[in-house]
Parts: sequence; structure tokens; C-alpha cells
Amino acid sequence: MSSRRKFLKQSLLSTTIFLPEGIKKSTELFQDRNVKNARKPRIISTWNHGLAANEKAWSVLRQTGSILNAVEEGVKVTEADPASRTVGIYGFPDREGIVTLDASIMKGNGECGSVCFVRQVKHRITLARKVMEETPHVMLAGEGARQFAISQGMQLEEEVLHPESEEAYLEWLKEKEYRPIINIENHDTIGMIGVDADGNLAGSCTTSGLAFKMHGRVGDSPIIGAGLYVDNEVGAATATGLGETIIKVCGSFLVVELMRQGRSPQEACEEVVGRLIEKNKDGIEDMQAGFIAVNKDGEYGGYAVHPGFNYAVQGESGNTLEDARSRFS
Ligand code: SD4
Repeated sequence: MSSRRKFLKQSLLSTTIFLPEGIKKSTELFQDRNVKNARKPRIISTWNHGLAANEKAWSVLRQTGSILNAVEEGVKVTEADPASRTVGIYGFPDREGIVTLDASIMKGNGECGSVCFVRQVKHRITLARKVMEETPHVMLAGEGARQFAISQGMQLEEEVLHPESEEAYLEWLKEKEYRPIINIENHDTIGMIGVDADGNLAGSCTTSGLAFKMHGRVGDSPIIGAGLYVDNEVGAATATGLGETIIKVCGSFLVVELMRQGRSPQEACEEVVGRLIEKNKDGIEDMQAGFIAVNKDGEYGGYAVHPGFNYAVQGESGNTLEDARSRFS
């Protein structure tokens, strides 16, 4: 290391940052707030299927004490659910009739992994975790991700459409109308975020993405900062809905940054939905997007563009489904 770089490194390490009087550090702001529904440990996840996923995550947290294991095992329940048309290998295909899958996982210390545009891997969340733990990379795509799964001993699934997905695809082929919209009938990515009793956070997000999308299209779910973001200093957030709108505002990262500045999880989600609407005015009436967030105290919130978004909240007192408030009614 050059002596200049060494000097810079040493002086950065030994620098104490003095804030002018009256200006508070984000951690102090955070402690000042009147926290409403705080309680740790806490796990929350998107949509109805979050209930079953939370249940699994909670038992894994109890057994292993690991919030990372919990958010991985929790969403695997939805990935493996043959009734899910929007998360797993049984989901709706793209417009070429191929199911392609995205997932991401993140720890509160900043470590993260993701896979996108991957085929035949039932548990992409596990593959994303392997990217995080077994490679020096954050993201693997397409065939490279599939080959990596094979190299890790993961089994590939046969590439056949679930009968219901095939029926829907054949129906779609009649008109072949390309409408990248997500609304109440056409949703269901699972995003899960959690905090353990010590304030350690982790999150996961997994999806088959938009039904009948262009081959190669990737949404927000595998993009760290868009579909998922976790920071042990502050909290975690995850997103669901039309990925293009979420990517444009770095949605989940922004929710966490607003919490860092003192917003509650609920306020942060509301502010980001407002920002997202501003940036996506065209076609907003046909487009759904929503966020959930939890802070390191276990306080949580959720908010969406339109009504219909719900999320499952698991804590010591049980596992319940809550309807998110929304900007439009
Ligand atoms: C995507 N955000 O691929 C995902 C889809 C989704 O609820 O969340 N649906 O854009």
C-alpha cells in the first residue's frame, strides 16, 4: 500500500466525526421516536402466502437461532408450493412459455447474494445464498446461475409447465397482448424480512416475476436495493409489485435510508410509494407496488399504491395477516 493510501486509511480509522450542536446522529433520531408496535423478534412477509412462510421461518428461528436461516427456509415453503402461480417453478411462464426465476437474500452486515433469469431451480433462494457464501460475487444470471446450481449439487427440475400455468399461457397466446401490469389478480412475489431478539436482521425475496414477460426480463426482486435491502444499523425492507417502477426509485434501499433519517417503517414505506407514483405517473391506475419494512426494534409497517396488498406479521403473540393502507382507494 502506498504511504499516501496508508495515511488516508489510518486517518480515516482514527477520525471521530463531530456533529454541530443540535444535529443528531441517525441512531439518536431513531431512539428518540415514539415507537408504536416495536417488539423483537419479528418476521414479516408479503401477501397471504406469508402466513405459511412465517410459520416455518419462526420455527427455524426458534430451532437454529439464525434469522438468516429463518428467512431462507420461510420463503422455500412458497417456492415449493404447487398452488403458487407467481413464485416458483409452477408459476406463469414468460411469453416464450419458459418459467424464469429471480431471488435475493441479504444479511444485516451487508453480505448479499442473488440470482436472476434462472431456470429449473426450485429453491433459488438457496442458490442466492450459495452465491453469497460460496463465491466472491453478488449476482449470477441465467445459464451461469444454473451451472453454478449444478456445481453445488442442487437438483434441477424438469422443465414442464404446471397444468394451470399452461392453460393460462395458451389463453394468453390467443391475443398475445403484451401488458406488463401487476394488479390484484396478478401478484404474489414473496419478500420476507426479520429481526431476531438481538436486533440482527436478514431478508429474502423470490419470484417467478411478471406473467408472460419478455424472455430475459428481470424485475426488482433479485436487485439488491430495489426488491430487498437490509442494514443492521437501521432495519430492512422488501418490495412487491411491478418491478420496473420499484427499480426506478431504488425502493427498498430508500425505505431503509428514510428509516435511518428517523422515519418509522410505516412513514418510510408511505414516502417511497409517493416517490414511486411521482416517477411512474403513466398507467399508475393499472399498476400495483408495495413495500413492507421492519426496524431493528421490531417496529414494522407496509404501504401500497392501490388497495389489496396484505402482509403477514409474526411475533411472540402470533402470526396474523394485515391489510396495507394504500395511496389510492
Ligand atoms: C417483478 N416484483 O418481477 C416482481 C413481481 C411481483 O408481486 O412482485 N409481483 O417485477
